[in-house]
Order: sequence, then C-alpha cells, then structure tokens
Amino acid sequence: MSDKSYLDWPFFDDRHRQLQADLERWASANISDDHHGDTDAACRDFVTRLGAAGWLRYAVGGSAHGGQYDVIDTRAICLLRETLARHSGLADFAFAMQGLGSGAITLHGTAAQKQRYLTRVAAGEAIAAFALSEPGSGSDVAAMSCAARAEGDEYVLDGEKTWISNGGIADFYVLFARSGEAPGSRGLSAFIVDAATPGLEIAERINVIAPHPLARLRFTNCRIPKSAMLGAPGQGFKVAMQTLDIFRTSVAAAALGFARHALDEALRRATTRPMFNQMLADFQITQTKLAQMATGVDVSALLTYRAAWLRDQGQNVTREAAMAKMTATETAQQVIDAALQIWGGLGVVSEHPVERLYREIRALRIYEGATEVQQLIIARQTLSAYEQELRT
Ligand code: COS
Repeated sequence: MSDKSYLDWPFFDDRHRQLQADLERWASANISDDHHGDTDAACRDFVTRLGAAGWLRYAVGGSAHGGQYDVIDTRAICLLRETLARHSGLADFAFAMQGLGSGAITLHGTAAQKQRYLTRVAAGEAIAAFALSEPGSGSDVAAMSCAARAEGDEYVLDGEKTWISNGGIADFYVLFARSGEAPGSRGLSAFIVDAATPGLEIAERINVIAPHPLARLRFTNCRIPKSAMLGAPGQGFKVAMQTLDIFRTSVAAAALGFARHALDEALRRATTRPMFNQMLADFQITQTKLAQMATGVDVSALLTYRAAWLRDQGQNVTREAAMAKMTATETAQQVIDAALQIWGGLGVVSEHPVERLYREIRALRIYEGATEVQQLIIARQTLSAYEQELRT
C-alpha cells in the first residue's frame, strides 16, 4: 500500500524500479515479522534465504566474486533496505550486516580475500560482521585501543570490541585495531578475523530492545596471518570511514522503510476508527499529524536517494550521507511515535506492528554514527566549504 511515486524521481533508472517491484513481490510472499524466540536462528535463516534468492549479491561489489555489479550500487542497496525494513526489521538487519561486514573487503580486499569471503557472503553461506566500536571508543574511533602487534609473519590481537552486530553468529569479523604506525587515526589497520581463530571469544551476548544478534568480543593473544590485513598498514581509519560512507546512507533507507510502514499503519487506523460520530481521519488534528508524517517521509526519501545517487556518480558523499542518516532516523522516530499515538492503547501492546517499529527505530539513531556525530560531520564540512570559498 505504501506510496511508490518516489520511484519516478530522476534518481532512479528502470533497473531500480524493476528491482524494487521484484523484491516487493518476493518479500510479500516470503517475509514475516513474526519470529519469536530464537533470534540467532531467525537471522541465520534470513541470510540463507536472502542469499538463495539472489538479493545478497547486491550487498557486495565485484561480479567475479558473487556481486551483482562491479561496484556496489548504492541506490539498489537503499531500495533493498527500505523495502526489507518495511516488511521486517530483522530481514533488513540480516541484509545490511552482510554488506557492512564485508564492505571493507569489497573496497580494499585482495583478489584472494574477495574470492574467499565475498562469494560466500553473496551466496548467504557466510555471515559477516564489522568490529569497530570498543567499550572506551564508540563515536571517537581514533581513540580505539584494541592492539595488533606484528610478530614474524603474524599479527597478535589483544583487546575488546563491543556492540558488534552478528557477534556470536558471524563466520568472520572485519576488525579495526591499533597497529601503531602513528598516533590517533593514522595508526589503525583493518583485518579479517575468522570466528574460529583461537584467542577470539564471545565475552558477552547483549540483549537490546529490538532483538538482534549482538555481542562483546575479546581477543587474547589471538594470532592471524599478515595476509589477513585489509588495505595498507595505518589506513584502517580511512577504510572504516569509506565503508561507513556507503552504509550510512543505507541506514537512512532502512529508517525510511520503517517510517513508510508506520505511515501506512496510521492511515489504516485513522480511516477505520470511528470516534465522536466520524472517523479519526476526519479530525483536523489527525490530518495535521498525517501531513507532517507524509512530508517527513518525503524529506527523508529525497535526502537518502540524493546521497545514494551522488555516490553512484562517483562523488564524495560524506556530508550528504550524514544529512540523510541524521534526518531519516530522527524523522522516522517522530513518524512512528505519531503512528503509535493514532493507534492509542493498541499501539503499546507487545508485538503490535507499531510497537515493534517503536522499538526497532531507536538504535538507528545511535549506530553507524549517532545523530550527534552526523551533526559534527555536517558542521565540519559546511565550515570547511565556507573557509575554502573565502580563500578563493
Ligand atoms: N573517507 C575517507 N577519509 C576520511 C573520511 C572519509 N569519510 N573521514 C575522515 N577521513 C580522514 C580524514 O581526511 C583524516 O585524514 P588525514 O589523517 O590524512 O588528515 C583522517 O581520516 C581523520 O579524520 P578526522 O580528523 O575527521 O577524524 P576524527 O577523529 O575527528 O573523527 C568522526 C571523525 C567523528 C567523524 C569519526 O570518528 C566517526 O565517524 N565516528 C563515528 C563512528 C561510528 O560510526 N561508530 C559506529 C560504529 S559502526 S555500528
């Protein structure tokens, strides 16, 4: 039922419209948001089914290694996340983590690394994870302390990572650690660590308001071959940021999917709920809410697909991705809250669709760069553009 008119915007090609229509059909037939109990099993099952149906091919780049295209098509992954999120938060999560967890391999992997990991990620045969945050370093990535010490032809890892999505079920982790070439952001490197590597343990499984696999990892004298490094030594910070530049835009798309679902639910309720001898939708006070929700959805879609389109044109989108992520996640929270208000008491009943959305959206305002980090990025970019203009 969701509004599809945005697909006619000039950001999209026919192949995007076709992709969205095919996925919509598949998702309607194959995805349900009713998966009680074993979240790990449900997540594994989504990865397997998304892989078998070919959707995970879009999450990786390189047609020789299972990718749909040679470079990740940002508009395609945004349409995938938006559509999956509208059907199920966990299905969207399963898709997104395959992309985020392998994104650094797509961008910087050697042919051997791509062959070994990307083909299995694209087929849904290996589960990927992105291990960046630490107990003492979340927003401030350059402050990380997990150490990677060179010893002979190995790196020895010691330290912790936390808030790691797919932690506990992943087959491998793309890990960022301090290799010490320089202080701060210039002394980090990226590595691929297989989950079964001795010295890597799941220190804690973390339960959150919208359940998905999440863990704290501990590395103790964990030895990996030097060939497990991703990109050049000391380039880990940039590798992480480039990966986030792609996937932050897709977080905006997921938030947009949640917001569209909430607007649909609000419309369904407002047009069928009799109150004071008319329908809820007949009250101007309800119409004000619906107008704000619909406008918020379009604003989010415009910013999301602008960032996606620009990246697909080969442009730097650090600023645009930050604007999209900040606006779409914050707006979705407001749209969902308004939908819940329209549903009244029913909206807070456990497992009601809007109650689920209310829990599902919250983490998106935090992960992959909290709203405040996006504000920092946008402000820095705006100031630097202004200063550059003054100099010319
Ligand atoms: N692409 C490529 N390079 C980038 C980049 C990007 N998007 N962003 C920054 N860099 C480069 C900078 O150009 C700079 O390079 P030089 O050392 O050559 O000058 C270097 O990286 C350091 O950049 P900066 O000074 O901006 O780093 P800060 O330590 O100030 O941190 C923020 C910047 C806050 C933006 C970064 O730490 C961040 O994104 N934090 C949030 C992390 C996050 O999303 N966590 C969630 C984990 S995933 S759930």
